[in-house]
Amino acid sequence: MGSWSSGGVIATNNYWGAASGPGPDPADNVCAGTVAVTPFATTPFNVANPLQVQSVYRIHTGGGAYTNSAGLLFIGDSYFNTGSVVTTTAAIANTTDGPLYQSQRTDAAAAPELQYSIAVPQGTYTVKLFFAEIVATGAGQRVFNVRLENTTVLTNFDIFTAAGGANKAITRSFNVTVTDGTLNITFLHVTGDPLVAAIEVLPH
Ligand SMILES: [Ca+2]
Ligand SMILES: [Ca+2]
Repeated sequence: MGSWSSGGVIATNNYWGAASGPGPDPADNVCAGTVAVTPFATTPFNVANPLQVQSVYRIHTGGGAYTNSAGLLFIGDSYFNTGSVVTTTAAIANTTDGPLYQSQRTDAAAAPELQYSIAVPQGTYTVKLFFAEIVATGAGQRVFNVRLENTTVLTNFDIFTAAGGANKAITRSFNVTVTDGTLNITFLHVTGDPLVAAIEVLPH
């Protein structure tokens, strides 16, 4: 094994390494001796608490895993602190991904406010929020604010008004810089309870 000097190898030891090439040189005293070379272990090593940090997230808030019409997987609802699920069987206009909007996360007025805390590397991200009003029947019944990190990006947001009625999909996208390793998306009550259908996080 050409890369090892004979003086650095002990005959009674097992050595771990990747063997490649045409094989031992018959003239090499090391490989001609009794040194045993064993391959790398084939079982992946385990880390007790692996960091689940990534820079792309798609989350079906208030629902289960869903693959959208573009073939992109939205994982089932994760990373939230509170709230409950609200659903509808009504068709959702202005989207080819109705199921994404037919099951959503809402949050009652009692503390705490609904917040998603998503581990990301430091950087700037585009956060896309998906909305459709599936409960309220008129403007002004559900009004809320949304904050990304320490910046309010939606003030007095009324899904019904923004989408032009109930059961109509609408999205809003914002850029945000994360410096503390956690993207925080907070939904704050104004009138009624906040409601969100899905969240997408992409590097900006
Ligand atoms: Ca709450
Ligand atoms: Ca943060």
